[in-house]
Amino acid sequence: MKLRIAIQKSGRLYEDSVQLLKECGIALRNVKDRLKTEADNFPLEVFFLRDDDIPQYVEDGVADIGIVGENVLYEKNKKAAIVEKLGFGKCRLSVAIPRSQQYEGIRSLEGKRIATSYPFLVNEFLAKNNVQAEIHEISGSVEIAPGIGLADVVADLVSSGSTLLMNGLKEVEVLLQSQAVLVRNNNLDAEQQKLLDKLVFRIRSVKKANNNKYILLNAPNDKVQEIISLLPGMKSPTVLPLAEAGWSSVHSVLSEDTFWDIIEQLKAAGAQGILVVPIEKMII
Ligand code: PRT
Ligand code: ZN
Repeated sequence: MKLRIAIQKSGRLYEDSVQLLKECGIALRNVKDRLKTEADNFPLEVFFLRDDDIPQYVEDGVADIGIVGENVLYEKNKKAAIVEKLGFGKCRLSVAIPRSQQYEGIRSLEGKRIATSYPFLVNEFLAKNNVQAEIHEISGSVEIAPGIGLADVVADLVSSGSTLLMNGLKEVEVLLQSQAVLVRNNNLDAEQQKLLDKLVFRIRSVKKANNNKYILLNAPNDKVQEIISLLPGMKSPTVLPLAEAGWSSVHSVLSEDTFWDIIEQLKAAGAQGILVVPIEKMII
C-alpha cells in the first residue's frame, strides 16, 4: 500500500517539490528523467507530470495527491481539494495593458482582445465584473501578444514584474494570488488518509521550522523580565544562569515576519551576544 503523489516533471515547481519531500525525510530514488519513482523510506510513489495534467490525475484518483499551483488548479476546475498551502511558487494572475494606455478601471477592458493561457479564470473575472471582451487563448509567450497585434491586453502570471516591464506592459488588475498547494483526491480510503495525515504532519513541521529561528542571548539578570516580555516563544523562554554571576542566557523561538523588529527591541532592552540559528524541524 503506497500513497501516490503527482509532482511537476520539470519547471518552476519541480525543485521545491522534491526539496520539500526531502525535508520531510523522504528520499527519492533516481529522480532524473523518470516518469515515476518510489521513496526509500516512506510508502510513497511519485509521478512526474506536466503541471497542467496534475489536477485531472488527482480528480481521477490515478494519483492520490499532487503538488500544483493554485493558478493551474483553479483554471482546470477539477475536483481536487487543497490540503495545505506550501509557500513556494508564489505569483499572481494579472491583467496588463500597454504602458502608453490610460486605465480607468475594469470598464476599460470592454470590447478588448485579451491574450491569455487562463481562459477559464479570465472568463470568470469578466463575467463577475459584467465586462464583454474577447479571449484569445495562447499557450506561451503571452506577453508579446500586444506587441505583434494579436491582442490589446494580456492576462498572465507575474512574479517580479520584469517580463511585463520588458514588453512595455503595466499591471492593472490582479485576478488571483497563487502559490503551490498540496491537493488530494476526494475519495481516499482510510489507509491512504492515514498516510496523507502523516505526510501533512511532516510538511507542517518543516514549514514551521522554515518560518522560525532559534535565538540565544545573554542579559544581566535585572533586564531578563523585560526581555522575556518581548519574546513570544513556543511556551515561555528558557532562562539559564551564566557562569558569570548576575547574568543569564535566554533561549527562544522567533517567527520570520517579526524577527528584525524584535531583535532591535531586544538590543534596546539590554540583550547582548545575540545568536540566531536555523531550526530544522519544529514539532509542537
Ligand atoms: O511543462 P509544464 O506544463 O509542467 O510547466 P509550465 O511551463 O506550464 O509551468 P512553469 O514551470 O513555468 O510554472 C509552473 C508554475 O510555477 C506555474 O503554474 C505557477 O504556479 C508558478 N509560477 C510562479 C510561475 C511564475 N511564478 C512565473 N513567473 N509560472 C510562470 N511564471 C512566468 C510567467 O508566465 C511569465 O512568463 O514567468 C514570467 C513572469 O515572471 P516575472 O518574474 O518576469 O514577473
Ligand atoms: Zn504547464
